[in-house]
Amino acid sequence: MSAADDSPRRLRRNLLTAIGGMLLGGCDALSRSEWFPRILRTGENLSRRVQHAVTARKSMAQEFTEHDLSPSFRSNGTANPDDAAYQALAQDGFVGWQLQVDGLVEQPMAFSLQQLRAMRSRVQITRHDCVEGWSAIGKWKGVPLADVLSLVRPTAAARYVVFHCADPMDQVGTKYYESIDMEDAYHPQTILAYELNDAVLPIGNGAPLRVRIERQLGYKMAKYIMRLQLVDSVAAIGHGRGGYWEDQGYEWYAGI
Ligand SMILES: Nc1nc2c(c(=O)[nH]1)N[C@H]1C(S)=C(S)[C@@H](COP(=O)(O)O)O[C@H]1N2
Ligand SMILES: [Mo]
Repeated sequence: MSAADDSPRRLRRNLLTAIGGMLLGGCDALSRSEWFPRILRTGENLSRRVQHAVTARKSMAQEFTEHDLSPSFRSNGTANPDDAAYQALAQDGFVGWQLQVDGLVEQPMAFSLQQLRAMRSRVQITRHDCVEGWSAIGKWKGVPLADVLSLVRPTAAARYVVFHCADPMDQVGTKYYESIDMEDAYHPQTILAYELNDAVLPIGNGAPLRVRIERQLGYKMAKYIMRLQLVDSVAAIGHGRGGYWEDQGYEWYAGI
């Protein structure tokens, strides 16, 4: 093996050793230190592997208290989908809306809002970080994505959950979409949210259902969800690099 081949490996090994040492001191020390996030930015693949090695991605995003809530939670990106079918559903308070769940699952299912609300819920007060340079703390209530997945039973081949949204992003009608891997999908703070700040989720923030993936950046958190599709590869989506913003050049893995 040449020296050139060896050096990235050595770097990675050293990194993992250093981080492993810090882990013993607690994950908080990691996220407080300045160099750690910078290291995570040195390469998407490296960052995924490092994070996986460090935390197995079981660590929780910070949760806040009612005192920390932002005075209001702004709407960003689409504020009201320009889509006839969505508008018709909204007119009726989304009683006719259903979340379709299909793809690599043993039991494809459709869930009404009422059914999702009747399932176990989780409430979390978290900080949303948008790459455009703003953050907001909001209180979210929703059903853990893990619980929905346990009903549809992803097959062993399923590796990603794709979120198909209602809002068209261009003249040809390409809809907003996003995808996450199964570790983020099963993370306890990954919820399909139908309430924001103790009120029904407003249209501006993604009604009737939007996902919260608290260790990811804002653009991963799809609003106006219509369908979940389980796939074994990003190519199986049929177009793009796994998300609307990814198709504009953003990184697919937006975790910290
Ligand atoms: N369907 C859909 N989901 C979306 C977007 C969008 O335009 N359409 N914008 C994303 C971005 S960039 C951010 S920061 C958050 C904004 O969520 P908010 O409107 O609740 O602030 O939603 C994300 N999810
Ligand atoms: Mo964003």
